Amino acid sequence: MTTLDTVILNADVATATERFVADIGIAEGRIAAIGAFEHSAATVIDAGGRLVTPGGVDAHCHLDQPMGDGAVLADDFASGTVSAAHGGTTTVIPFACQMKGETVRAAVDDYHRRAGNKPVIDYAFHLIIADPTADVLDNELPALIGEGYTHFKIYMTYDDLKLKDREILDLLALAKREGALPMIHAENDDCIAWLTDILEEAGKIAPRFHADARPPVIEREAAHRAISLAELVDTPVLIVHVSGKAAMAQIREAQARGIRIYAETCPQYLFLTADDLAAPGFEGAKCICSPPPRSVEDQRHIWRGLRTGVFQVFSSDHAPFSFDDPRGKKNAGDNASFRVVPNGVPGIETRMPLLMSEGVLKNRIDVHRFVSLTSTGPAKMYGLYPRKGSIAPGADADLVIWDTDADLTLDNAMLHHNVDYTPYAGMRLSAWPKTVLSRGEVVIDDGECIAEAGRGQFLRSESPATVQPMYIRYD
Ligand code: DUC
Ligand code: ZN
Ligand code: ZN
Repeated sequence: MTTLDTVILNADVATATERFVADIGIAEGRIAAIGAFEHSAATVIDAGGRLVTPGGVDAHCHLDQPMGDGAVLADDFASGTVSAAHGGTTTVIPFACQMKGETVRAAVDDYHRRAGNKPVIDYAFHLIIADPTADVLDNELPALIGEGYTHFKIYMTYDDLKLKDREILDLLALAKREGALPMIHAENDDCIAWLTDILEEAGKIAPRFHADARPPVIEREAAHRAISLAELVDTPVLIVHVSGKAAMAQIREAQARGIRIYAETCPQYLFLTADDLAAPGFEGAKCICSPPPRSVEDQRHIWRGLRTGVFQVFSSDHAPFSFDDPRGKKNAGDNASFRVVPNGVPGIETRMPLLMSEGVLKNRIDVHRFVSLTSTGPAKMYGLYPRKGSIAPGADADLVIWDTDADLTLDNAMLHHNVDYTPYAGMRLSAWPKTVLSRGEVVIDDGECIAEAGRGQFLRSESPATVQPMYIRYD
């Protein structure tokens, strides 16, 4: 039998499909044995019958990403990955963003420099393609996909990022040819601009009008268009940060027709509503994100989509702009129009505890769906499976030992991000990670991060199984 470095005893193991009590043996950072076996490992951790799940894969977060408007994200690869690890995430996938007029390679090189020796957990990169020139399409992107950057984001809105339908078609055709997965931010840019002008002319600039400038119909239209473009090219896409019933209905309808449309949603669409944007004064800016939080009814639909498989991925979309900060939410001034408030909410640390506590422990989803949404699904979607996202021999020993008898009230002071607020303050949770292992090393020990900066490794993504051609057609 292989010499084991670490053994976890008496673990209540839950994967995306199975649940059983077992010991887990770890050698050289990987899972080497599961079950009952003879052992004499240097490190023995008694899980005491606690729930053990695969480490989380947060497949949508923004860390140290340069912003076009001078705003600055509060978390870099140090604070962002420490905060992620505290919340049970052992892999993050942030974005290397091409600026218009710049090469994609320059963005990737810059982003590797920014990661440097900071990450405490493993990481891959999504690309953002903002300028699909002939050279990007013919040379750069195919080469980068071959080097392990097999997923990229396309924006349908934001002046400095948005692409025309024709450009999107070119990128989808390339993704199909090269085995990559496009992710689409689906909102209709012209509708947002038109509504924003009307609201501003009427003096309606407070944070709550952000939701009026981006109503569900404009997300629904863009989701429908994204699906249509994907259908035309006959290649899968994933629609990110789906906020409610209207866009979800488009996705479900396409999935029911057998089209490979994948979808992601985020905590802000389960736990915030448009009412949070109407908090007194400028406070509502804390919850400005795009698409905006919707209604209680939309929240119910998103829970249903999580349960029934419309969504494969549950990400934080951690976009950490501090509130009381002239480079954060107040980048354009203390009471600036919603139009110029940086978009995004923090949530890299709370993503998994919120879904465990409000989802699994309140019987809205089962634990297998939890694992699938927070770990196995994103690992498969972005070409990291089975190294990540599973508890099986040969997989990286990325594990979370949970305290599911916790009783805590969320407060920003208990979090480890570099942001001065959490939109979920005051929520009562009954689950929190107790011990977190990354490649067999304890990185979080009873609430304390003991990982060395720089131990996180860059992960090259394979061509995802989710985009491989299907030879059986049912239509
Ligand atoms: N889209 C994102 O993916 N994140 C933050 C803001 C946005 O519009
Ligand atoms: Zn987006
Ligand atoms: Zn995002």
